[in-house]
Parts: sequence; C-alpha cells; structure tokens
Amino acid sequence: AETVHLKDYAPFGYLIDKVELVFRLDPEATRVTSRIAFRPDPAAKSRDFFLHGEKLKLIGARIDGQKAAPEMVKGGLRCTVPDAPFLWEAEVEIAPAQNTALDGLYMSNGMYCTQCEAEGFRKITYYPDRPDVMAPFSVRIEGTQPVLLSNGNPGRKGEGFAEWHDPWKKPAYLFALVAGDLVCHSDSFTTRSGRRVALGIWVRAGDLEKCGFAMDALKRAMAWDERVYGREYDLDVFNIVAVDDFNMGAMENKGLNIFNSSAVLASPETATDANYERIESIIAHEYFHNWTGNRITCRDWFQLCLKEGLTVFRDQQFSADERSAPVQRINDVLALRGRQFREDNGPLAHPVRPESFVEINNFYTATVYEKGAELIGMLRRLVGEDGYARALDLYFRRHDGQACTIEDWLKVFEDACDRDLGQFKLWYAQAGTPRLGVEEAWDGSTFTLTLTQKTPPTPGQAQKAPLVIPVATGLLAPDGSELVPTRILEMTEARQSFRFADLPVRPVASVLRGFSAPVILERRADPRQLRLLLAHDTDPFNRWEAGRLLARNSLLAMLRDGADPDAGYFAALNDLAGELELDPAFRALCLALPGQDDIAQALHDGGTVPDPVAIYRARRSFAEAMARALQPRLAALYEYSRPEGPYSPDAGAAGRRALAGAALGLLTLVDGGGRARRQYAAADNMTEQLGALSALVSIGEAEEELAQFYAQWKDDRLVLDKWFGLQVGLAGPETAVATARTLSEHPDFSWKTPNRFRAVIGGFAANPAGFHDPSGAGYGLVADWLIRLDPVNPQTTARMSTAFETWRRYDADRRAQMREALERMLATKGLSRDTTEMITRMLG
Ligand code: DPP
Ligand code: ZN
Repeated sequence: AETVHLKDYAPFGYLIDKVELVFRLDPEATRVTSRIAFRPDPAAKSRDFFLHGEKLKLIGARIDGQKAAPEMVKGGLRCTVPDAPFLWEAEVEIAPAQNTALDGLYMSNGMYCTQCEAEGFRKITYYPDRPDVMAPFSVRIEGTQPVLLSNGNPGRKGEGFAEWHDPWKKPAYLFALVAGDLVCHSDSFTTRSGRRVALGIWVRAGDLEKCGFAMDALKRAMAWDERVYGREYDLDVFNIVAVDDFNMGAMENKGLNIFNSSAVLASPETATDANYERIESIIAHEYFHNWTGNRITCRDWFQLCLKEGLTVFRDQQFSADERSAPVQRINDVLALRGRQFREDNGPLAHPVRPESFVEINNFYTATVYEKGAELIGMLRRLVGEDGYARALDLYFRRHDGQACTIEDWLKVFEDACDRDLGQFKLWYAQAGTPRLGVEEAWDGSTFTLTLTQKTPPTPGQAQKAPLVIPVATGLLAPDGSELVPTRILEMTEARQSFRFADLPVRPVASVLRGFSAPVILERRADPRQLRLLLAHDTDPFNRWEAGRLLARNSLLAMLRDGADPDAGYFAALNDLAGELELDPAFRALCLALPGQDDIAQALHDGGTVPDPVAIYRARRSFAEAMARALQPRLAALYEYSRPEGPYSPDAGAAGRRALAGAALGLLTLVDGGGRARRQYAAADNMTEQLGALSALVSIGEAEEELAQFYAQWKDDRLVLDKWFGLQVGLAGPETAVATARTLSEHPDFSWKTPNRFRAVIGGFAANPAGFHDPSGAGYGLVADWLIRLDPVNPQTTARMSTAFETWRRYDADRRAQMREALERMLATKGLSRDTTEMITRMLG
C-alpha cells in the first residue's frame, strides 16, 4: 500500500462551479449520474485530470455532451479534457446493500444512508475526492421511500422524488443522503438576526419519544455558538438522522448530520446520565463543525486537527458552560490520559499533525482530537481570553469559504495577538508526552521552582526540542490559605527557574493547575503536601489530582512492596466526601479509583513490569479497604444524595446520582449486595438500574438480575449493548474469558453491527484482567474476532486493533503471546489496508 506524505501536497488543477447529482435508488443497482462544471484553475500548475473512484461500475461518461474515453487507473480514472471550462457527465452503478464497510452509500435496517468522511464519496461517483475541492451541490433523489434527504435546503418534491440544493460550497466528504421510512421530531430555532430555521431529528417510528433531549441540546448549542463565538447558522433547515449501523459517533454533513443512534436517542428508562452527557456533547460537536470544519475546512487530511482539535475544544467549552467546569475538566483529562497518553507513549504515537499515512481513517485518533483540543487550550492560555477572541474573529473573517492549514490557523493568532508562535508550532509536529520535572528551593523568603522538560523518543522521532509549556501555578501556605494566586509560568527551555520572592513561610506549590498543558508531571509527592492540597487547593482540578495521586501512590506501594492501603488518604477522603457545599459530581469523581490501565502505565514508567491480574486484585482490596474505612460516610451519602422527584438529566441531578452511585459501588463490596439488589428492584431510570446491576456484577452476584434485565430489554438494541458490555467489562480474572466466549456465541451478538461488536469484543479488550489472562486466551479471542470482522468492516477492525498497542509493556510470556496474535492477524490473507497499517506500526 502507498504512503501519502504531507510534503507532496499539490493542488488539484481544476475548479468546480457546480455539481448536480441524480440518484435512482436500488439496493443492488443504484444509478448515480453526475454533471460537474469544471474549469482550469489559473493558480494551479498541474493539469492532471484524475478523478477518484472505487467499487464503481462506469456506465458511461461524456465531456461537453461528447462520449469520453477515460483511462481506468488504480483508484480512479484519468481523462483528456479541454483547456477551457467543460461539463463532465458520468453515470455509475453501485450496490449499497453489499456495502458492509459502512463507508460511502450503504444500507442500515432497510434505510439508505451515507458516510463520506474521509474518502467515502469516491465510492459513490467519480470525483476529485479531496477536501480542498469545494463546490455547491444540487441533488435529486428518486426512490420509493417516504423520506428522501440530502444537504442544504429542500427544493421540489413529489411522488417518488425529492430535490435538494446546498448553496454553500463544500468538499465531497460533507455530502450526505438518507432515504427511508422515518418519522420526524420537529422544532425550530430563530437565529439572532431573526431567520427561522426548521430543525428535524429523523428516526424510526418507535424512537420518536427519544429525541427530545437531543433537540434541546441542539438548540442550546445553536444559541451558545451565537453568544460565545458570534456564529450563526446559515441554512433554512438543519436535519439529524439516527442510524444503528455507524462506524463513529456522528458526522457533520452540511445541514444533514448523520448520527449513530447511541449518540441521539435517550429516555430516562433507557439512557444513563453518562449517555445524556455524551449526546449533548456530540450534538454540540457536530453542530459546531458547521463553522469549524464546513465553512472553513481542511486543505488536506494532514490538517485534520484544524477542524477536530478546535471543534473538540469548542464542545468541551460548551459542556463546561452548560454543566460544571471543574467536573468537565477532570473528565476531559481522564479521557486524555486514558486514551491519548496511552497512544502517545506506545508504537502508535504520532504528531497532532501527522506527516504521512497509509489509510487516513486510522488517524481519527485521540491525538488528533483530544491532544489537538489541548493545543487550542494552551494557545488560549498563552494569548489570554481577549487575544483568543480576536484571533477567532480574524480566522472566521479571513478564511470563510477556504480549505486551510495549521499555518493559516497559527498566523491569525500571530497577527491578532502580535506574537511569534514559531516554537509553539512544534506542538503540532512533535509526538510524545513531555515529562515535566519540578524541583523546589527555599531560602527563607524566596521560593524557587525549577522546571525541566523532556519528551521521550517516539517512532521516527528520536530527538525532541523543548516546547512552550504554560504551567499554571499557585502557592498555598501550610495552613491551607492561598499565598499566591494562579499565574502562568511560561516555560520555553529544557530547564528554567521561576522565583517567588518575599514570602512569609515556605509554601506548598500547586503546579499545573487546571491541567494547563498535556504533560506528565514528574514530581516526588510528599503525602502531607498532597493531603493539604486535597483539603485546601483553590484549584478544583488540582484538588482532585492530589487525591488521585495519593490513591495511585498507595496502589503502587501495595503492588511493589506489599504495603497496606494508605489510611491517611482514606481519612482525608472521608472529610472531603462530607463537605456538603462541594458539588456532588466533584465528590463522586474524588471517590473513583485510578483505572487498571493507569496503574499499569505508572508501574511501567517506574520500571516495574505490570501484572494485570495482580493490579485487578490490589485495586479490589484497596476499594474494599476504602469502603470499610468510609462506611458510615458512604452509607449517609447513599441515603441522602439521590435527587427526589421524577428523573431529570440535568447536571445537578446527575451529579447527585453519581455520588450516590459511587457510594453504592463501594458499599456493595462490603455489604453483601443488599442495597444494590433493592435499588435494582426499585429503579425507574437506567442510571440507577444499570448502576445497581454493575455493582452486583462486580461481586459476582447478579445472575437473577442479569436474566431479568435481558428479558426486559432484549428488544432495545442500545440497552442490550449495555447488558453485553457490562458483563465482559466487569468480569474478574477467573471468569472474564469464559464470559466473553459465551457472550460472543449469544444469538443476539450481531457482530456486524459496530455498536454490538464494540460492546462485546471492545468491552472485553478494555477489561485488563480478562484480556491479559495469563493463558493468552483473551488475546486469541480478540484476534480471532478481528480477523473475522476485517473483510466486513476494516475501519472498525483497525480501530479496535489498538487493544494490542501496549503489548511491549508486559512480561515476556504476555509479550510473546500478544506478538503472536498480532503476527497471526498480519498474516491473514487479504487483510485490509486499514488493519495492515495499524498492526505493522504496532509491531514496528
Ligand atoms: N464525525 C467525526 C467527527 O465529528 C468526523 N468528522 O469528529
Ligand atoms: Zn469532529
């Protein structure tokens, strides 16, 4: 397979004035005719008329009405064309019912839908399928389905057809079409300049009652983008369609977002608080793309973070505003550390703006998205809120309607804020997580912090240069009062000292407040200082972080030296958990333990080979000790935190349920399961039903409830995913492999549906105690399923192969077993380009 390089970018030789498409839908033989008005681009050097096309049957092509004779080449066609404006017409045939890869035009439960990002449009017709080619599209759909949708504004409509016109020029990856028997949850939004926009969420008949929350989130997102970024919506309609078979969360097609049904549908009985929160953030994310992605798009796929990093940053800001900012920040950092740090410290590490790829779908990664968002956050910290606002205004003014690069993005900051960002740009080019070291000195009145930075080598990048790192820092007095409020220490060198003069006492430093940069803080932590920060830090993130470090250090000591759980930590946590004025959602986060993978990485970083089974056991006994030490407190929290009255998904009520749920999870480890069983029986919402069930599964006492849950929910796909996921995800080391095996033989394991595959195989692979079973059976099971899925759906297979990315961390036996599994997959005949690239890089 060929590698594509950023440095080889060359513009296409032609501009497109308009695109007209006609679809005559048929599951086995859909006809697509295209009429495309091309003209030579005076600014471009190349006159290579190459159109992408894959899995297309060409019926015929004409240029200015004359039969054309294109040369069929790998990945598309070439043709001799006039050196003047011309009309290209082509007719192709495709078979959406045969398209199991869910890329291009495909079918899901009898409904037609599309996914074109990144390179799916070339499976629909011949086209310059690259994001820097933008054009206005008109679409006519002919089909018997009652609902026929495409991008833009609706045009003529009649028996068996509908027409759509999108006035905004767009790249082909934003094209969408939907045809099916759908019903609509409608509403409207009036923009601040007074234009009325018709909003629709399109679902199957039985799901109509589950659209209200997504609609409400959409309207809040529209208002927020006007208020905070001055961005107004720009079409007469905005439609969202829910689809059961979908490779990702959702897609921001212009005016016609297509969503995985798991990211839209919610009712109190079927969705958890976490589901509601995810729906709100994905709805906002896709909506925000209308400006950051659609109006201003990417020049090429190497610039993916231009739209994704910024749009993730914007959706995180939105959630922080709509909910609790500290809780949002902690959750964002947990996700970053859980996925991006893991990626950035293994064989798949790559820069936020990669320099080469084989399959672009493999680069929709935590690094591009989540680290990409962190870079925006750092920029904002460095130039300040006002500078950020000026830069964004300039970005929208200067680049509307263009396909841009990271250079364009940074230039608006340089121009708007009069600042050189040459060194900052390294963050986009250099992979790996910087390690930030901290040394302290005290001379009786001046406190000196010496910071060091070092980024370990990553594949293809042995040497690393120092980065600009904004280190938000404050100082506390030993009595817990704040001596010096937060200031940004701007680090630009490998080693740098910062002085705080004229202090009355030696302070305790609170470093990297709010997690002001995506780095690993390496600091020998004195437990007394950490307990002080846990009790008193004015920065909520660092308060939480102090507790997390105490828990982690205690777990590491248990695993390395057989130490007992840290009673001092439990006492401090007990006090914090009882602070009634503290946000319940925040307290719930403080009661959560570091994850198993987090501990494995910490052991590895400290030079100890992690044993996942030992980690599982240590974590369990730590949790039991914690439950016993905090029992009265937890019992009270469980009793009094739960909100009263009918279920509401708002942040306040969800936070109270989260606190009660955290208490229940711990109490169940020591109370025999009585509380959980009672809660399960009484629950009237999925958050409490699933919370109780999870607690019971964790202690292996859930047989009856699991059977009851299945009987109650077997006809609801999204809920059944939870039933599968929870069993494979929570099973202990003795039963995990057997559970996964049994459930993968279950008649409801419809493995071709990505959501179900992710729930069962992905859920199991994310259970370290099962996946890393010493027999190697866990690796074998996952590898077998990936080999089976690959020919059906390469994108999802490649994504899930990352289960193996940490293989070098483990002992010789496990390493050998994982390598063997990877090599077996790689040796599979006909393995997709997607999966081949991922495994090759992991073995590399
Ligand atoms: N649908 C994906 C996202 O919104 C890709 N654009 O991030
Ligand atoms: Zn996105």
